[in-house]
Amino acid sequence: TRVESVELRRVRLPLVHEFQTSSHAKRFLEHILVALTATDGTVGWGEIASPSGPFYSAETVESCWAVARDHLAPLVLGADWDHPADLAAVLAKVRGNQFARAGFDMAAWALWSSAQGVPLASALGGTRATVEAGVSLGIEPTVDDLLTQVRARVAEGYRRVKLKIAPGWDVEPVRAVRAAFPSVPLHVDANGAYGKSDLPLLVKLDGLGLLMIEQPYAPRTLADLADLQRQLDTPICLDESVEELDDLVTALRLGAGRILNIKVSRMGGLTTAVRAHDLAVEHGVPVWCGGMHEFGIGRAANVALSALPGFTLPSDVSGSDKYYARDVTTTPIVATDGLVEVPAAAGLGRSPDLDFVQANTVARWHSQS
Ligand code: OSB
Ligand code: MG
Repeated sequence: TRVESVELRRVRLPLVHEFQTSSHAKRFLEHILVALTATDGTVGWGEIASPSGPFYSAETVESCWAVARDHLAPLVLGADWDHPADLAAVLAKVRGNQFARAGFDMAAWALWSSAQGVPLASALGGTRATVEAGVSLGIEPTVDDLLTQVRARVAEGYRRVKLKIAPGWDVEPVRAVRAAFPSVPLHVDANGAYGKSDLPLLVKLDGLGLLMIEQPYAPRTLADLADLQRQLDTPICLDESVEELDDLVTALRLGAGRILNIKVSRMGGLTTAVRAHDLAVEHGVPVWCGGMHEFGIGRAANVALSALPGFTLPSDVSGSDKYYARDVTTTPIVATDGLVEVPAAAGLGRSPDLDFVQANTVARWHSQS
């Protein structure tokens, strides 16, 4: 396959409900859509879902835009590849910058599966027809506001609720949700906001019947995370700590967690995400697919990935409507009774609504070989 044209679009959409994590709050998201066109005319779309600021990882929309334009697009335009994994190896010449690389890797998989006439999920090794969806709930102004959110999502049928926590917003709101919804599968995500001195607090959370505690400590604390896991019954789930396959190798060897959140964006694309899945399965570690509030393109890739057999826990693949009044795809992702259908059509199974994308594009860049 030769890609003869690369198009990048920064697309800005409002969120239906403000989302706050331990690091920052957001009302609008700006993601970069990547369109790769092959010499035979086949097009593949991908999404660079980086947050605006460098608070989740080191990347930003600006850094992704620059790396995509100046480094990744030229690499793609110069490559000749048979399989998306071959292109991923070329893109891996660029160190780090996983979100930026993920957009191109995803577009290559979309293009390739579409050219092969197979659904993206099958191309990746997926076997499920539907995937279980969970929701991620941000930090709310009050515990009552949080309970209102949980009630709405549970009523919609979501299979698991994850609560963002941060120092000052942890044991109290989690206890309140636990008390009001005793049987809802619940987990917490700290986005690395705690440290070794917070052990007593984490021990309190350990007693609340949580499915997992996601990323309690900062990304590069695998040795400390392993110590913590030995002191908790609740499984630790790794998110920010695993950006490369070798991070997972280290985490598994140390025992730094018992569950893995696989994010296509954080791991530089579907190619590495599938390898992380395979390695985790080999080690008996259950995985689920995390999200970055993706628009419909990235969300469709998350759904396809979640169809792999090792994704045995509900993923953050909520319906588009949890975040966006209108999504960038002609049909939104829909969760019904907490299940999202895996498309049976060839490729990504979702197409961008080009007029809507155009209307919300704040910058466009294009290059041809
Ligand atoms: O840690 O999983 C996270 C969103 C932005 C940054 C980090 C995270 C998240 C989410 C959202 O939890 C999950 C989703 O897309 O539904
Ligand atoms: Mg997380």
